[in-house]
Amino acid sequence: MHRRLAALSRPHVRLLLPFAALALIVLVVPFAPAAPPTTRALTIDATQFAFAPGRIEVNQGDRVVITLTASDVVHGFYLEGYGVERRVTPGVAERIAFVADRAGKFRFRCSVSCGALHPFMIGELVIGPNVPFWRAAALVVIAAVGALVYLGRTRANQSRTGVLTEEKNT
Ligand SMILES: [Cu+2]
Repeated sequence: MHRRLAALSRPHVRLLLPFAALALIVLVVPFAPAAPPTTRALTIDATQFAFAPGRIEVNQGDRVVITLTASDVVHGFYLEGYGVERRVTPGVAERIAFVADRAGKFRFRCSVSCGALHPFMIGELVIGPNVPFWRAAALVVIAAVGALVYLGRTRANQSRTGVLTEEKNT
């Protein structure tokens, strides 16, 4: 009985080794881009009826410093989710600084009525999740797949052992 238990546990260890190795790789290997939080200096220009650029991408944790300008009339800059709001007059650049601590897509819109198409003056800030988050997610997936494979094999072994025992008994 004891001998059979020992024989069973060995292949199980071998079965789990690839998953343990995979988990180790995910933890150790640096992913590209392994971008540490930096300061992102950007210039956004507001004109009737758009922001240029209309789409900005940064990484979670980055410090975002926006130089906001207006080149025709007075505009506004309101960033959803971050509560950042600023009014900008032509010829007077505004400086907006904040830390992009939440990942996701956030719209920024003009907050000063500037003409007929003012409601459509919308841009988008995309804050990509940071690398540690994806590392954690990958580890969870590996652990789940490893557990499933392990359970599947264990069940297969058990039913095979059961059949063998029955055959021996008959
Ligand atoms: Cu405007």
